[in-house]
Amino acid sequence: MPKLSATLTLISSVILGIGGVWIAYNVDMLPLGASMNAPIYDELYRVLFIIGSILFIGMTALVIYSLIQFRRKPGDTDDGINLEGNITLEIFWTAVPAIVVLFVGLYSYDIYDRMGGMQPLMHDHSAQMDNQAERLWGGIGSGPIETASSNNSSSLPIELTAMQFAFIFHYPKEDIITGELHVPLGKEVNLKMESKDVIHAFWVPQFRLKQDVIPGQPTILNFTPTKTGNFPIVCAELCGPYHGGMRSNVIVEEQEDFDTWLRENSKETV
Ligand SMILES: [Cu+2]
Repeated sequence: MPKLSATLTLISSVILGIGGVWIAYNVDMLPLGASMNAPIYDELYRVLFIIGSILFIGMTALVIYSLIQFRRKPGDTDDGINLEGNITLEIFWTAVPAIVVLFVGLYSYDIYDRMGGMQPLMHDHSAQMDNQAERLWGGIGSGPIETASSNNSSSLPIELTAMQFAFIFHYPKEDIITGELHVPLGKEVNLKMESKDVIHAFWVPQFRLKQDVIPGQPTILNFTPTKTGNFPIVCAELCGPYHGGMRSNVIVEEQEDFDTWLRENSKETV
């Protein structure tokens, strides 16, 4: 009998594991991934979803099984068996969550690092223009390490000012001010962000990126769009009564369309 239950436990654990992986690969709840960050982020999400599915299904199944199996039999008025703890079981249920949490922590750190979150932030181009180097406070930095040095030449710098309750974008080279962000497909965008009043957050779900915009402490956010389209920009930090209305759009377009837009909106043309 103990051998049979051990075998059953093993089989159901394997089924549970495979089921968790299957669910994570077949239930897609995320919006379209439209930046170079998206696949990295989605990888972490998938792993978390596998762990979550296994835990959720496993625990629910155990509870339902116990409700049926250990239900009081008709006419049984005895007390339950006197249980005095189980050291092995306690070690097991402390060690397993500890290992899982440690793994998730280290893995998340690795993903954040791969997204450029751990890059030193003093590479910013505007820092050289100021005599006293401007301190960037935080941000998803320069993406993969290779692009860190080529940052200045190939990336498109845009300044973002957030205020209650709007995002304003400024293209320094062409001196264009707009409430709608236009970016070319496949080119790294270097957003330098600062707030006029309270803390806001720049969030584009399709880019899998979110970064705080803080008064007095500039932050940066680098991303490379990989799909054309019109995606929402959402303020993700409760910033006042109209926080819910603080939205804009990012329009990712082919280089030629972007150039046309730049030309049509630059000061000289107007
Ligand atoms: Cu806001």
